[in-house]
Amino acid sequence: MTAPPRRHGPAALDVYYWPTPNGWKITILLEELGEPYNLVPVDIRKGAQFDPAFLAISPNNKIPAIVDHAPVDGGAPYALFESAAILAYLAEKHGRFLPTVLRERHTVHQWLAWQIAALGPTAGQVHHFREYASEVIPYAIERFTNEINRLYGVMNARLRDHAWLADDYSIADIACWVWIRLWRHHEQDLATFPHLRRWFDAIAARPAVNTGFRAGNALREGKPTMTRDARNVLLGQRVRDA
Ligand SMILES: N[C@@H](CCC(=O)N[C@@H](CS)C(=O)NCC(=O)O)C(=O)O
Repeated sequence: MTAPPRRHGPAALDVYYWPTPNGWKITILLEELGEPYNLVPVDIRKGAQFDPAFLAISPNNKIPAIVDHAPVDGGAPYALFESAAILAYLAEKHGRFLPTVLRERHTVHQWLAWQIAALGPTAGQVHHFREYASEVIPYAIERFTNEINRLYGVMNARLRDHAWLADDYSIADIACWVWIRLWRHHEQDLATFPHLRRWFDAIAARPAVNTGFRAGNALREGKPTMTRDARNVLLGQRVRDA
């Protein structure tokens, strides 16, 4: 049996973290919930995501991950990776930002799945081909910039007659907001998506969003995550231990 992960600070919740969109989702939600947490830095620029102790919690070698040392079921410390699973767990734990009414709850899950399956991965490809790729590949840039433009349009249409993606402000809004925040990197203009812009501004004005977004920014020491050294760690990964 492996030893349970040790607790990293005074709070009962450890958040394995680096200040990136997927990390911000969790600190924003925790600030909204008012749940104390210990930030455990995982410097993905330097390969800390391959530390065996971290891989035991997050076998996909990615942040975010959590260990809840005081889970509501009273059992052993509970570890989770994948941001959508973590958002749903924390929201359910507090009974906030994820409704209990069946249809409302699944509408949140629908938009959360859309973020995880479409918005996030497409934004990742846009960043990759526009900013990180070692060669300029116009086809890939055009393909993914078109696709993210389409996805912005899907959100804008939904928000035309809905204040939020689901019925109320929820974990689905938080999950999407961290990506739309990077709209300039997506070569999009929020002025052309007025409903998305209204939604974006409403979330940006929430104090907890501001605090959660800034939670670990000092870790980066003012540098972007994708430094020259980070490229070697983050790009071109292949199986390490099959
Ligand atoms: N689907 C995952 C994606 C997580 C993810 O891509 N994390 C990035 C930072 S935003 C990471 O840890 N990358 C490190 C690596 O790929 O080695 C989630 O939603 O949690």
